[in-house]
Amino acid sequence: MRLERELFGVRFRAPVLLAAGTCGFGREVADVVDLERLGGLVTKSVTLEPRAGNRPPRVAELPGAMLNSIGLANPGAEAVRRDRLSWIREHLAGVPVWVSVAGHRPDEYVDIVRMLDAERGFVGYELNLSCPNDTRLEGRSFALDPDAVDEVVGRVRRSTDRPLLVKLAPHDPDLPDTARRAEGAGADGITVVNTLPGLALRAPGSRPLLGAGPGGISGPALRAVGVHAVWRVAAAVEVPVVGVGGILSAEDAWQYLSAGASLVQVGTGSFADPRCAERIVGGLERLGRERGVESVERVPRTDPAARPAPLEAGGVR
Ligand code: RRO
Repeated sequence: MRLERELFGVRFRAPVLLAAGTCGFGREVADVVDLERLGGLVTKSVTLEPRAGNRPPRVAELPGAMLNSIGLANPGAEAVRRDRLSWIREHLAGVPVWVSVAGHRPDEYVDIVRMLDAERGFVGYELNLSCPNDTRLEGRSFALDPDAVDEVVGRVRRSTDRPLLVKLAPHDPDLPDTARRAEGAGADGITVVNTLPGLALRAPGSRPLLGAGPGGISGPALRAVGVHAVWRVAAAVEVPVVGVGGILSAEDAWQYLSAGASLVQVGTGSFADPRCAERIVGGLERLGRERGVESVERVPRTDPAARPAPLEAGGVR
């Protein structure tokens, strides 16, 4: 199966990218991951000022899931402009890099984009409107306020000609509507989903596992949520949808592609196996061959009215 595709004026060698927050700024993983084989990467979310992040522990393993509250730890936009992007320019010339942008005010998104936009080395931005762990937003990320989505996306759109992905939240009560709003305000693609807010407590004393208390759930437990979100958003917008949430195997990635994703991102899967995304690229080639699909653009879309698949012993893994 031919994995290459072109979207947003960008050529992707494969439809598999590393998700924001799971590969730093590329340098952190470059010794272990062959980034040239992938469709690219999304950086850790960048805020205007450096952020130290939340109190540790910042991650915990749960059955079938990971819980994190990193708290946007990042060096800030100026250090990213000065150091991280110059490293990316020198070392990742052929790799489409997306800068994830986050903030607690709409102005912050615009200021970051204005600061970085003249630099070379990255193809576009992923606007993170859905971080569950920004204590300054008190659990109300911009993605949950449709007017804020209009404002942030619209203002950033007027500040750059680069492609804009907009990352939305899984617990949005009207995800298709929010995606349409983002599209209307100028998004070139919609990324779904960010992590799902959660809390894990430990006996005795029922104290939180994480230093910050609540966090965001990712990993296999999020996969069906992500596939569902892609399926709903793909039916609602014209722009490409990027699927992320619990992808650990080529079979998982295939589910997302058949639900309507044009690209997928691997996040938590890379923590368990740093080469997870590369493995998925190889696995997709194989699956396509076995299933007689010649190009990733032709992965058949699921028919939601189709009769259920026969359950193997144990069901879907
Ligand atoms: O840094 C984080 O705690 C974090 C972010 Br910005 C995000 O978008 N999603 C997430 O699960 N964690």
